[in-house]
Amino acid sequence: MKLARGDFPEGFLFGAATSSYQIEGHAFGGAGRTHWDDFAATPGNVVRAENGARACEHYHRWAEDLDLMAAANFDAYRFSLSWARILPEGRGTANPEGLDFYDRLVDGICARGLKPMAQLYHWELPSALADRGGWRNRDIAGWFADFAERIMARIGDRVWAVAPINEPWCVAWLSHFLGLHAPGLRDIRAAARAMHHVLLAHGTAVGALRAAGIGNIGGVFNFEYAAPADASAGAGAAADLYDAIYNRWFVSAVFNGAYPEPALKGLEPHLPAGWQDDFATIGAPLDWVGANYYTRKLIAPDTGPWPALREVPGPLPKTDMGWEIFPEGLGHFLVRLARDHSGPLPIYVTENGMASAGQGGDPAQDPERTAYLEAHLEEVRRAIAAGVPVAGYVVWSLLDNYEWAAGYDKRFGLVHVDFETMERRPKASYRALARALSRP
Ligand code: IFM
Repeated sequence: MKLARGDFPEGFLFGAATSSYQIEGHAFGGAGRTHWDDFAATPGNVVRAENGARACEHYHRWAEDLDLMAAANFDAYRFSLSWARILPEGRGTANPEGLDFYDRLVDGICARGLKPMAQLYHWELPSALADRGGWRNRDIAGWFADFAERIMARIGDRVWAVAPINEPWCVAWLSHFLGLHAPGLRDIRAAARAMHHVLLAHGTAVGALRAAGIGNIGGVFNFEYAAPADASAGAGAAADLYDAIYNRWFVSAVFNGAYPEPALKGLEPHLPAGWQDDFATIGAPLDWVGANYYTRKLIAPDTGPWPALREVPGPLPKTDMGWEIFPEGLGHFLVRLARDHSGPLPIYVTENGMASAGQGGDPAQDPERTAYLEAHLEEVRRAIAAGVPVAGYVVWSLLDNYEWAAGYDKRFGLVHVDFETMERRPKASYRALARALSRP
């Protein structure tokens, strides 16, 4: 890697991320059932019907994993907290083993000189709350804020930064309209409600944490560059609608107090009554904003009911997810986020990385991953040079892990995991980053 720590401003933060259900092993430590367990157990939803029961056994191997974080010269570790591990029924009695686990983990992060960046929700909704309608039920805002308060009362004294909900688009649209993630619904009314309630839960939790004295609270949003599939006006409008649903809905609500018109046109009839009154809660002030970015999509108009658009395969080189590699999209969103939404707030790239099986049959030989990271880091540098307040960059992911509907097939890790033996083996990209981030 040609770039190094010294190419970024003093204090710029480098990290790597994981998430609880993807690495911990949900069968361990008294965690409650989640809607991902239910979704994976339903034929056709997940490759080989794999689930997170064992994952990377991080629940038992967390110390080794934190050692890997520290040895790569990272500054921060972004991890998530499993709601169902802490409150197996989603509410009510806490699981002491779960609280103790995160207590130990945060101590371990700090002991290695890393800053703990905690994500409160990364998708494993307790099944008991899914039974009550999950993200379709307005009450989820209160359930989630209670959970947030309870776990932060235990670890908040040591957590450096916290954010409520990872990638609200995935929680709402991907899971309730496209049906590709748990709970696997394809229903416009469910989707509209989830699109609103995920924001209400975000804002309610931010307010509750702030009132409890917690600081450095951010919001983490995902962005996907939407390009028209051709030069037609129809493709332009379809790409703009895709952009409104994916990229503008959530940050416009949080920072601008409104939903973008093209998306509202289709969703308004299905939003819960009184949605306009929730923006004061949704817009609770934040201390930073996180941007997750991976790819772009080419969008064309389609027949059928709203939103009447479809994705078209693009010509650029692709990752093992079939996602086009388009680093310019990251630069685009960093500039746009500051200009149109978050203003002077520090921006962290909270996820960026690629799935790759490696080269020549060796998963640890992954020059394409190093090149991917470097190209995106160049975009971060450009954005900083243009005056965008980007304060850090977090790689997805430290470990190969459970890639949701793709099961264990797609490998995003800097560190290879043998899912039989659970042996961890740093890849070439890990070593390249460790060298780049070493301090003189
Ligand atoms: O693995 C996921 C992660 O859980 C959320 N962001 C995107 C990653 C790659 O698909």
